[in-house]
Amino acid sequence: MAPPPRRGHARALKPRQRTPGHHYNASFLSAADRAEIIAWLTALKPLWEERYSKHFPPPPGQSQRRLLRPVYWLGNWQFACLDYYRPPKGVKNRCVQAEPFPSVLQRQVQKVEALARRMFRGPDMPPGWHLNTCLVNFYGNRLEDGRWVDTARVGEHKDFEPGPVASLSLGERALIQFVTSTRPGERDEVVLEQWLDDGALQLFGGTQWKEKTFHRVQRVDTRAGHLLPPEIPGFQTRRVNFTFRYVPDEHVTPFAELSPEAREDVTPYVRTLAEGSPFFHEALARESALSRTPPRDGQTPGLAPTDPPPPVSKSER
Ligand SMILES: O=C(O)CCC(=O)C(=O)O
Repeated sequence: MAPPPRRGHARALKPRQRTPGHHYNASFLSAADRAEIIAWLTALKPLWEERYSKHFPPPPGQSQRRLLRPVYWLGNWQFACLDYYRPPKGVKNRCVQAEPFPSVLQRQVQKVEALARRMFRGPDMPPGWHLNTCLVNFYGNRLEDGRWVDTARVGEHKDFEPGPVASLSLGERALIQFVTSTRPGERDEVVLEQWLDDGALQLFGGTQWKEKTFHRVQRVDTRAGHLLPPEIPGFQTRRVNFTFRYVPDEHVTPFAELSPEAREDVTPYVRTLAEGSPFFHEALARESALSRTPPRDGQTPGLAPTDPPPPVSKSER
């Protein structure tokens, strides 16, 4: 009889074994595209988000905490305090319309979408699927009480956005693990692990990698000595990861059209973002203008059905 799998570090598949639904390409990004992404990062102003807020307070026994790392979202912003996108029930007031992808990322997305359409069919490829959402994660050390603390990891979780998920990595390599989830509280049998290299693409989908398993970033190397932009006060970035996902367009809400509670909770973040982003500057201005407009019968306060969409400035395309 085969010995039972070891908890925490079972007989994980190695990269070269065949893993349907999981694709890895260590050298996906060209040197020129990598350089363009690094240049784009230089001007970015990531956010440090808190997990909870006034209207979405910590559950009993838990307290407010900052996320382990700064983040930035493109396409739509899923604020931690609005509890991320969790279909089928958690779809409203969670995905706040955000900046479009810069052209260098849009070009990568087109290649990845073509690959994904070849890899995934039927129930693994939802109708309308396209990569319209990107979470940019910054991994590194943060300054805590005068000491640099390594916070470069992500606990086990699932990405609930429907369909395949793609990720691009920059900087130090990171170890990602897919772990089973058969018994609550005992979901740490590693079934696949993969080092994600500088410039690599990982693409995964289907029930095995989206539903039956969780994934986590176990650690990020320090060997190559990468230090990546932008400058973030109290943080040193050695890896950046872009995770591309799909949120159905009808679940993406302009900031001005969020529920009053959600809007109140994320307003300080949007104000901070507006300092560095013309897109959020405009979103904030539109919301202020609309909140001064008296509501008409049967309408969302401040919103008129004929309001045109806000103009998109050239710099956002
Ligand atoms: O950093 C990575 O490679 C994975 C990030 C991740 O798991 C996520 O964004 O959901």
